[in-house]
Amino acid sequence: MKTFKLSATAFLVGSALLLSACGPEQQANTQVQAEQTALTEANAVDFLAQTEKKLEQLGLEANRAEWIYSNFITEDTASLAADVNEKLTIEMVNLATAAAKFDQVKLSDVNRRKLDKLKLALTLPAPQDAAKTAEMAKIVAELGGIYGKGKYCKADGNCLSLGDMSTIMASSRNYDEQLEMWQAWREVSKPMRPLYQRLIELTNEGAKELGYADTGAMWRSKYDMPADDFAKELDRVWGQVKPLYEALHCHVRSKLAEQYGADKVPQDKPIPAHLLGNMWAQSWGNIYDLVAPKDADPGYDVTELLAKHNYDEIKMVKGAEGFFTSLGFNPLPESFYQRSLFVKPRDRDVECHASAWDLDAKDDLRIKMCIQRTGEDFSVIHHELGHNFYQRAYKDQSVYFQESANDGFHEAIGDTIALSVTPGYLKQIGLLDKVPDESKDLGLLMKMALDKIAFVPFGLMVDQWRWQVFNGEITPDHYNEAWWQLREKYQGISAPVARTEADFDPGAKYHVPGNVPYTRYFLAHILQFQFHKALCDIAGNEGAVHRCSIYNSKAAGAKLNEMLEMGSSESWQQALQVVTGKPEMDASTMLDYFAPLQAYLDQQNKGKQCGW
Ligand code: X8Z
Ligand code: ZN
Repeated sequence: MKTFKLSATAFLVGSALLLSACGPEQQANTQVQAEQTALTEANAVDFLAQTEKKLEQLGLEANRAEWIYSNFITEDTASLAADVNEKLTIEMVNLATAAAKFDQVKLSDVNRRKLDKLKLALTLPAPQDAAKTAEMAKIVAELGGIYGKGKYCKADGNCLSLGDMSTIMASSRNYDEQLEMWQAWREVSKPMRPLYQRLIELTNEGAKELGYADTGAMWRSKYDMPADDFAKELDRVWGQVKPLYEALHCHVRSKLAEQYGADKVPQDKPIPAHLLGNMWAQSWGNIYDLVAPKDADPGYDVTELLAKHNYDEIKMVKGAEGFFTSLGFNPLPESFYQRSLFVKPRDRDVECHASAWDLDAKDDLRIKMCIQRTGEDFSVIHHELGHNFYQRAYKDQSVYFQESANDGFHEAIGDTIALSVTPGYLKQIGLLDKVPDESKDLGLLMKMALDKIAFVPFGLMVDQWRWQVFNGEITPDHYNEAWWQLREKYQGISAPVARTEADFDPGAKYHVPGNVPYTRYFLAHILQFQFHKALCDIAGNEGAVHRCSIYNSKAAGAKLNEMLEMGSSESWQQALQVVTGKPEMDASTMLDYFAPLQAYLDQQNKGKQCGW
């Protein structure tokens, strides 16, 4: 999801709020107190109103610059994007600092929430120093460019894009070929290391000036609960999923040994990271054929169905849009189809990592994605459109609340819809001739678990690494080593070849050079099962939840929309309650969904040595 929502130009609320050149912590305490006691709620209301008017303008400018840059990566567009980013960051730091001056003022809940949103809006706060902010903006653009332009050129001059390499990783069953792709992509991220190190120094300085221990602490403060409680909440939920993950890991590891030999996949060690069908070993659905339960194969493959029915990129997008409109959402505007990028251009560098955009908080919605005609990308399209429909649902909220309830909610909506892309649904839209009977459910659950359960520890570990980088527990001379320690601890996977601190493997994952917090995907993977179950109940589903599709249910759509429209105006717990009836994040819904698979895995794993 890409939008700069809370952005602003300069403002004037009265002399008490004019910013000094240095940060607020450099002012004498007594002065701060005097300023704060002089402020009233009326000042806050003025400040919020004046700021709101200006936010949209700069947001639009920043979005346009970013859109152009990531659709056309050159030195010039990088420079222009960095300029706008720099301007935006300066404004946002100023606004966050100004908002903090109301900390001691008694305010209504809604005004307090708006100010809190403003204070926390930046992902990468910058120091209040023009040169450092400019340096940061340049690094951010450079890191994005390195990733976006990354390719692997062989000796014969033939070059492979990340998409090409991912396709090979997905389908190759040749150990060495997968290894070649895995290693080649990690060459791209090596030069990011010094840039990243400097970026961390700069943004931490900015976070401290805003009153946070470091940028990671600021990220953890965005969840309507004390930051430390949020971290504990993640551990609790991971604890719920862990036994199922370990059972899946055990089964997959033994199947991989059947394929590649126990010498290549030792049965008491982490799984080599290049054998799981995905460049980052984050979701494993592409190796379904290697682990499919006997006699339970559903007998179809969405990639093949799409080909058989002549689905091109546009038809795939229209298909996904059709699901949302079946729930009662309005169709996407014509401009969506005119302005989006659906196909990888042949003649220029673009950032192919899929994203959904809301340029103007009105109706200028777009996606940017180098779509491949696969079942995997059909799901990603649903994911992206989930962002767009959310963006449109909350557009009438105050600009401060034009966001999801928390960032995990934004990531969960399209995935929730994709959980309804069941065989029954595929038949309804004419892609599948016959719905497989229930004896094939185990195969469907296995495929789903390879994508969703396998992802959970990855969704957690990326920010466990980043949080420790931000707080200094991981020092630059241990960036890579610590990354692999966490990969092993959470996922039970290991690097297939020796790594050194000349490598920068975290940078091979888009969200690290892209500075996109990653915990959101962990949250989304839990939440989407809660949403799915609740919406299925509303739709009147009485069968197994993994067979439920909410397609065409206006009642489910209305309930979903009720939550989406709220934006971030209420806490995420309240938003969750709107759909599910309870305010807690809870992985037991996910576990219930996979209960038949857990039983099968436990059976299969009997007598095996699991763990790593
Ligand atoms: O980045 C994404 C989306 C865009 S928000 C395509 N995802 C994560 C990833 O690819 O690593 C979706 C699932 C996890
Ligand atoms: Zn997303």
